[in-house]
Amino acid sequence: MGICIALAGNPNCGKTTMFNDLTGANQYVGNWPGVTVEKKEGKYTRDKDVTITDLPGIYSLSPYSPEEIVARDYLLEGGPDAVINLIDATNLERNLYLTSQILNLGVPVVIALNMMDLVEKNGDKIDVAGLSKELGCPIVPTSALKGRGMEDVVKAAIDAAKGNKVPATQMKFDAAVEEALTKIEGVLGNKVPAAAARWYAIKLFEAEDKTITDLKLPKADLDAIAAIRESIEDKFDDDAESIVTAERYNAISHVIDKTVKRTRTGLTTSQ
Ligand code: BGO
Repeated sequence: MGICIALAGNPNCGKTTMFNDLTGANQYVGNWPGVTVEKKEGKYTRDKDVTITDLPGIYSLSPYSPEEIVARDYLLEGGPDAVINLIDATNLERNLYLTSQILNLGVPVVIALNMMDLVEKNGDKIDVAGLSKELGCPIVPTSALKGRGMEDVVKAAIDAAKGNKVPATQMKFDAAVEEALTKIEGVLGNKVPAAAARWYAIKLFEAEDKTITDLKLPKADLDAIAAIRESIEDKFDDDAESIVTAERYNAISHVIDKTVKRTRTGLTTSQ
């Protein structure tokens, strides 16, 4: 049986370079159903049973652009057997924002820590094992430009797909927000797949219209969730979506503090 692997990441993280390296001339370009977003697929050159799908470059899985909706629906609706999330390692903070969302979807994830040639050049040190532990998924350092790590990252993705290994991330929000999310997961019970429970709890906490429409929850559930949301909004004096964004960045800063040593303190590593 074939395995389908999706490439996901921010614009400019090196997805096209990796996709071309993995698929060679074996590519088909079309559109995602119903939208004018380009869909690129190809067979892995080293194993024709493996299909690689290149998702559009995005910064978030919020449903605010056709690209984000295409990527998120494909990932949530069981499109791929595993995701390779490419991260530009010279821009960890920004790239991990998307990762923090992908990790909750209940899909096996492997991270390609790309642009590692640049990280090595500027002398920064990333504790890859430590980062892998924090994010709860395998990480393979890569340089798509130099063709480094390509086989290893696909092998890790195939293993994750075969074992259906979903991420077990240690990234956590403020205790009061975590408590609210646990309560929302309780309201949801088995109405959502267990592996994606955190994703749905966060989206419902945020009162995201698309998720509310998609899930068709009874009014009693929506009322219970609204009460949970309002108590946290009062406590933080902020709206739920902003609270989640801030908590994601807090969690990312914490992870980076623990795992990255920059040679030039106070400066970011971006060019
Ligand atoms: C240009 N290392 C380095 N150093 N560069 C990489 C790596 C890597 O691991 N991976 C990709 N790049 P895309 P998206 C470019 O095009 O694959 C480079 O958006 C240039 N072009 O070569 O397109 C890659 O599909 C002129 O760089 O990313 C590309 O995700 C000057 O990152 C860029 C310098 O890669 C984006 C770079 C005319």
